[in-house]
Amino acid sequence: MKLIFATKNKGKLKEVKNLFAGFDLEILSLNDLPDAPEIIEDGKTFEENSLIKSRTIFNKYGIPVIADDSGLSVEQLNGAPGVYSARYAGKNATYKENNEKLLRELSSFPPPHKAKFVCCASYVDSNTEIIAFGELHGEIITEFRGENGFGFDPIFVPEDYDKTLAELFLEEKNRISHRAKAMNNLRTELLKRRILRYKI
Ligand code: ITT
Repeated sequence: MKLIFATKNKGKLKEVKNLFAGFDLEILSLNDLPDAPEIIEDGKTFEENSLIKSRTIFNKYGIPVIADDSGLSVEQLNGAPGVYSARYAGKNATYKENNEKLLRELSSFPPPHKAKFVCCASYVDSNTEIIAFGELHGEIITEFRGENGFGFDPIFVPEDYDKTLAELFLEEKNRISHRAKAMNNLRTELLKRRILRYKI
């Protein structure tokens, strides 16, 4: 079965390909589709934005689509950056700029800086829409550690861990992350409805 993962984010793509290995799936991303439309993420929630991505891409190509809208929510910042995580330091901001802005905003608060990652995964085809959620709790630290992953991974330490997400291997992050939980919930539902099958 051919499936489009409606993302341009190479970090997400690597994780999701690994999570769906073993299933009868050929996963394309928006980087494989040169005529992919621009997606206007103007929803107010992760769920709205995830469905905007999957519906827009399904409407264009007519191939089953999954999407992921995710972000970081920091307690002392009343949930920011939330749905604005990718553009926290401005449109086209780099991960480094977003991380530095976050640490600036947190500099007047005492540690621990409790935070959670949230992910809403969605699936759309001609007669099905499914959404699934996942969260990962932890805290933001003020030094950058690790080279793996993407986004806020170098400054996020999951609960009960002493390493940042960027110090974990992909397989380790995929055992605990918000994205893994959301995608595994989505996977369970797709298997139940016989939309997804194991590779034989
Ligand atoms: P697509 O919309 O093309 O999928 P994006 O990076 O713009 O890619 P989002 O709109 O969902 O994706 O924004 C998610 C941002 O939240 C992402 O750019 C990171 O800054 C952050 N984020 C989400 N999941 C993360 C993770 O597992 N590790 C680190 N940062 C993460």
